[in-house]
Amino acid sequence: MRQCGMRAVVLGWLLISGLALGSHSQQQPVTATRSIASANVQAGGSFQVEVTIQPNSGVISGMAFQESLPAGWNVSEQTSTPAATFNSRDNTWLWLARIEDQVAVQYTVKVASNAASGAFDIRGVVISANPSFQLPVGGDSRVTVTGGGSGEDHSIAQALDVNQNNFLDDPEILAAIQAWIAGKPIEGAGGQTIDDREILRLIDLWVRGAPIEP
Ligand SMILES: [Ca+2]
Repeated sequence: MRQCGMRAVVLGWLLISGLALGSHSQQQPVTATRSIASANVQAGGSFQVEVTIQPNSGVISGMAFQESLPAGWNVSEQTSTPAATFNSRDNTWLWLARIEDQVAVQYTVKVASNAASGAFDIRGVVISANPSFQLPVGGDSRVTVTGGGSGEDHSIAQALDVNQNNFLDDPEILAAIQAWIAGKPIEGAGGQTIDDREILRLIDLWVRGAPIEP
């Protein structure tokens, strides 16, 4: 009997917290959704992306949307409704207006011609000053590159291997760290820069004394 009462309490609590969670997610100030026209692309090719940002309640002012693309990929064309100011340096759209209705951003991504074959993810956030929030973009995020190299990590690591002994030596990893800090393109790696994930892979190779091309 006592156990039944306990169960009822727990069930009630689950129901209430579930409802609370449900209503909380509905109260997100915006719903941002990405759709990618084609999930597969050739290295060096392009694909179209559309992101919609739907305000769920009230007016938003001081809003921006930022996309993080894989290293060496660029926005080649873009358009937005209502029109935003686009900063190509960090792929940020900034609205100099009150946002009350749905916002749409369409853009074309040019994939690096030396991109590795494999799956890559696009990550985006919507940021606002009033109301203050930062929310991730949902929907499609993954693009699979076909016909690319065996791995861009290898091409960067190979370019860093100045003495071509198939290992990252101390001066080579130091040069990699400096290039990573400076965001400097690696010579001989098709203008690729070293992102955070890449520097960790390179450090792993160096720490283990592992060959660049196994
Ligand atoms: Ca070396």
